[in-house]
Amino acid sequence: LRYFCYGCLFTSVTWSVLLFLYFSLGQDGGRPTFRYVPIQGPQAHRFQPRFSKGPGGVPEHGITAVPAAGAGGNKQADLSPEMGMIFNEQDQEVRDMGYHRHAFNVLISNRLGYHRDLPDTRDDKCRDMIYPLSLPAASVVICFFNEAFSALLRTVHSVLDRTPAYLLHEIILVDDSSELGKLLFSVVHLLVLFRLAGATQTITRPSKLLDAVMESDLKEDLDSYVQQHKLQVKVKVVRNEKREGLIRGRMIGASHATGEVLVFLDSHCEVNEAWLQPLLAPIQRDHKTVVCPVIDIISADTLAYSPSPIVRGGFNWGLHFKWDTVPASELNSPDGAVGSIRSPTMAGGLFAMDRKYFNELGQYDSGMDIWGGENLEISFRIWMCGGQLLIIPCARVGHIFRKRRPYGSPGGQDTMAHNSLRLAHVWMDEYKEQYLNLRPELRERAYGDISERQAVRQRLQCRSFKWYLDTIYPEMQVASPHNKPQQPVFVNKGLRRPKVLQRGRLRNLKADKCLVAQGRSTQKGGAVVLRSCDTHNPEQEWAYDEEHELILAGLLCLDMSEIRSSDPPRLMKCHGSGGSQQWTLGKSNRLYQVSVGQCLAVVDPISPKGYVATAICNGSQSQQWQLEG
Ligand code: LR7
Ligand code: MN
Repeated sequence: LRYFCYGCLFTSVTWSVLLFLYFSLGQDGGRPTFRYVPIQGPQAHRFQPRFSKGPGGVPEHGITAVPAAGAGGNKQADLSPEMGMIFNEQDQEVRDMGYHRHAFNVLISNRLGYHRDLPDTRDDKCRDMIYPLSLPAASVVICFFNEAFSALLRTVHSVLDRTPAYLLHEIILVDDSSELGKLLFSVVHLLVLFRLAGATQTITRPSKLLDAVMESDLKEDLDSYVQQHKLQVKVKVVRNEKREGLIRGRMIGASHATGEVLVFLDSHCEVNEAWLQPLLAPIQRDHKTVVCPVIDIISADTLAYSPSPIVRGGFNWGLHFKWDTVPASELNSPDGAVGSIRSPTMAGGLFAMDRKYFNELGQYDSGMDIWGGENLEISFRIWMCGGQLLIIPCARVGHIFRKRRPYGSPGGQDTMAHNSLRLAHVWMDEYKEQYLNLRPELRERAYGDISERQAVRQRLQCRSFKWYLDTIYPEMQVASPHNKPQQPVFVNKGLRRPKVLQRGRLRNLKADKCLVAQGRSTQKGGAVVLRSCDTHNPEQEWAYDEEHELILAGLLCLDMSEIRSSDPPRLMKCHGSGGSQQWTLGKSNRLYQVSVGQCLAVVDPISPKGYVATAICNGSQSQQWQLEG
């Protein structure tokens, strides 16, 4: 009982302090409620967001009309690898909490601001494509749940900046009951706040601290941002009373839309040059055509934007979406790399579709919850019920690919399984056995009432799943039940070894010792330490390659944990996707870790233990390294 009372006391004191902070500090005179966290520190000027105005200038409503077909010559964004540099504790909190809540580098996202140039990733021939001047206008629907404010706003502004105003009917933002409101942040964040307050010994402008630690309030700040920037003409915000998930969320968004075409985007995208015209044109030609852009990659660790190869959508019997290579026949058709490619499925998040056709085709299955499965369901439905699904190589939209999903479902259910069961029972006929054989535990699982969806299939006189497999996805192997779920693989770096730029021992100038494996250099997960340099020992040889990887003895890569960035570096299998294994070895001999935003340092130069760790870059000798051949 005593501990219970202590607990109550602690909780009520915490809440009083919290309420006090909220009411006394939240009202800051005329301070706008939208907050951009300013960057502090000696190099702050390098990271202030760049507001690049499109060649069309900014009309009164704040919307930049960029002419189609690459006019204006979009240049490669000069994204510094040191964009995520940590200068102080505030940066550290933003970065760490960003990874925790959003699973990507929010510090870099904030520093990028809401507008940036992107590399034009289209095939050169796309610039010469001519689209009809008169095209149906689009309603862009973006659902979001707890999205990082800067990522959401960059999505919105990329659409405003790169879409001719007359083709953009509206942008509908559906807030799926995001929970990052001021009063809802957890005790963890409170503790961080106190730690910060204690560490900096100041409460003079605590609202600054609050700003730094918490991101913007998605409700208040989004509303006032839209108002202040006079975006109401084009941007409408819809709020879900309760969490609906992205599937019902999109249906709600679509029900508010009045444009002729619906375009769905995730809330952490950036559309590229002349992205919309190539999507609208095929829909205008045939209203039963559904189109997807090529989904370019925005790195979760560096926010660098890079092109995706042209692939098409498939799936496996675990009902996981996967990417397939495009059959030569399809790619080399006269339409080829600049026209369209028929795709058996879509990834789900980014596509455009005639709005009336969306309704006619039965929208989505409103019995599906939160996340998963709806992309295969709508893909099957499109093909089986008389439509077609195309990927348009000249339309490019970037998406932040995260390594994990930072949220669950409210009740912790496996919504992917629930949704997949529903789609299997409605659309897959006898082939649902292929799924159930792989997931026997789901045979008895309840999946709710599907009669409405079966009625859709009946009403539209859809074809059989066998027809779909035979005609649209003949590559699918039916006999092999051991087709394991696959993660989508985007960039196939597997075969090509990046070129080595430099080779040698990695000597720390302060300790005058070299970086080696603590145990065997072939031991995955092993730590690295400093030992006496030995020119003849191949186990001390590092290779620094063009991907900015540091490879010890030709095998493992120097790697940092993104989530627990305070953990020391270790040796891991090279994954080839930058971030945690990306180091810049630049001027002043510092060894900068790109996703952690810090420099490699010797912990105690005279200790024989030779421990190393990353620390805020300060130019000191203990952070200086030389790669000597
Ligand atoms: O409860 C929720 N409510 C939401 O509004 C959960 C999510 N969302 C929002 C979320 O903020 C985001 O904007 O829905 C969108 C998609 O959620 P993500 O980004 O967490 O999903 P994802 O990118 O991991 O998942 C892909 O598969 C999903 C299956 O349900 C959806 O179809 C996503 O749209 C889809 N994303 C893409 O296709 C982008 C390319 C990825 C690939 C391959
Ligand atoms: Mn996404």
